[in-house]
Amino acid sequence: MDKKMLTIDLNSHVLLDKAERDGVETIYDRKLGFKAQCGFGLQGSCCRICGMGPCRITPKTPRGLCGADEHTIVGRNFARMVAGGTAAHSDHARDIAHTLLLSSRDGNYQVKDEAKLIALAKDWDVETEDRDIYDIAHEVAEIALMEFGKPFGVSRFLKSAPVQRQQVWKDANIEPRAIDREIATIMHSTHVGCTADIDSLIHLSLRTSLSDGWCGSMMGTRLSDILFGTPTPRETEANLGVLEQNKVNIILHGHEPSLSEMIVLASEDPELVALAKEQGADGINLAGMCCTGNEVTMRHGVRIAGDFHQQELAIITGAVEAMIVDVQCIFPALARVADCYHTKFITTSPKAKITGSTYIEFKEEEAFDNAKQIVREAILNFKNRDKSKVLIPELKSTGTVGYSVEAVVGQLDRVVNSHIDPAGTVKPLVDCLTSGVLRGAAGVVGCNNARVVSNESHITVIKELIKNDIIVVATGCAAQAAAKFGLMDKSARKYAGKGLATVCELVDIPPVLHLGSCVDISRILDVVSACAKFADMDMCDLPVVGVAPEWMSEKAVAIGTYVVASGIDTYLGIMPPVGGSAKTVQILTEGLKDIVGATFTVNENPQELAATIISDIEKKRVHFEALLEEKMSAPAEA
Ligand code: XCC
Ligand code: SF4
Repeated sequence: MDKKMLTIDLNSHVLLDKAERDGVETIYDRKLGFKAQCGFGLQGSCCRICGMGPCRITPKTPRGLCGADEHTIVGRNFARMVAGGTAAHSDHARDIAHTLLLSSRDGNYQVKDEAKLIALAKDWDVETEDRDIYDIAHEVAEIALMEFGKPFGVSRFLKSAPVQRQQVWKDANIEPRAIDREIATIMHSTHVGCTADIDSLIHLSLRTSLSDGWCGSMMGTRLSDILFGTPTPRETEANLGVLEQNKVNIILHGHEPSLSEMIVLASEDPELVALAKEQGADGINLAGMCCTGNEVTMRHGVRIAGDFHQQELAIITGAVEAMIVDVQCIFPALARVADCYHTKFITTSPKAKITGSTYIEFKEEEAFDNAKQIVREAILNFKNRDKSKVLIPELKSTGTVGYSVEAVVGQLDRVVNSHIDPAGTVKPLVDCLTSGVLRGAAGVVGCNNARVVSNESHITVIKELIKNDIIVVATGCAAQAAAKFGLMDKSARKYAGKGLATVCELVDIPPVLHLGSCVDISRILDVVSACAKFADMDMCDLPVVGVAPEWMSEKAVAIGTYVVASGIDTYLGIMPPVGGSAKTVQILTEGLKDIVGATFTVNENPQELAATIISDIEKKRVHFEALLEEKMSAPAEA
């Protein structure tokens, strides 16, 4: 098989040929090298939880040595994926909370969105009258940090959900307590000799995932907006064509904005810009990958170099002076790829050290100095670029990014209402849904997965949805796929159905809105929650869905689970490793309906997946419209 069949990105094709010529191995070579993947792993029916194992479930050996059956084994593996994902998102939020604690008027980090800080402080009963903004920031940061380990109570963010949803969580006993506690509880409960009941394992997974969505991730987004500013719409470009022939190219890859924000500042430092010129470059060109790329494009319009599957290809252009990473989604393979070129592969986090990289620890206390040091390394590396090894592929697409909830709501409200109604700013959005001009909304999120062709599922699903008047909001690598294929450009309304195209034209938005990184899926929760509250409904009553066409990470498993637990039906283009237990599959795809009012649907054929989503949204509309009717005819409350 030609490895170019494994991605639909034409820039990737160009660079795969170059990789071949340069003798460099990529994920696509390794994919072809893997004969078949382990069937037990794919089904989730291999247990390595204790030292007697691994125990693998087969028709002849239906139980592990301890007697655990396939449901226990699959359920425990699933729960541990949720715990892993929750840990990653939430630990990210913890770092941001620490950064907020360090913020000061004359330090490295300042409060950029005071209004958002004050709003959060008020939500958390922090005194705001006559107080220095930094005193408020520090108290909020301390309370945020307590959310990880507080001995009593549940997540403070739950009360931002509609009351109906809060009741669902209470009734199901899945209100998440402290984040670290939920993760530890799963690790304990899945230890050998603990939980051996599939319902209970799923129950634990729901509660832990909610501590991600409605605590860790939500905190990550809120505090990042407070520190770095709430995103506003801005123009950008996407794909590897954003690299520049005669500039120092620096790729920012990973997740946490505390490092990348400082690099953005450092790259504008006159001294460093002058140094770049001295070295013969025309300037410094920053470009982002993965969620760091999303963070900096949302807030600064920094151009998007590419997605998860293009990280090696970026280096293979031969034009990257430094690939700077912090945590999550970084291929260890980058060290070997960077060795074949002049690229400096710089790791910065004690949580993600990688053999073969240059390690420059990033400390928030010395943030700007660290960032300048890193940028300087990149600049000084420019002279080592071997021009004969450079190939920057041509393609790049334009698009508009930066749709925070405030931006989405504000944009719609400005156009539809001549005045801004403080009680109901989401009214125009809800009106579009109730009138049926928009049939529904879909959050398309998640990664690239080498089990399918890179980007193909994202693009197929997104195009089908917008064609059928379903507005798409996107985050993570799904958003980058959409941006690369031009779907975040306002001209992409030509692919939209009549209703969506009209809304896009009136409101001046693209049919696919970039909402940010994967922790920013909390923005999707916020917007759905606001619409549900406005319509006096539960989140599960709205014609709204979540879709992860090419998910791969444990974080994605946590996300999918909290989205379902929030009452939003979720559609996966990759089967999670649960097929080994019919009961687990039954609960995830049907049983959850009775507990949280939503379920998972899986279909690895993107065309079919899209068709199912569209028909399910229409079914949801029947219920939604009946509810609306009921509310309209009910006598107004006294
Ligand atoms: Fe990672 Fe967040 Fe997935 Fe992309 S989408 S591959 S998790 S960078 Ni989050
Ligand atoms: Fe085997 Fe049970 Fe140990 Fe798992 S916990 S490895 S099933 S003995």
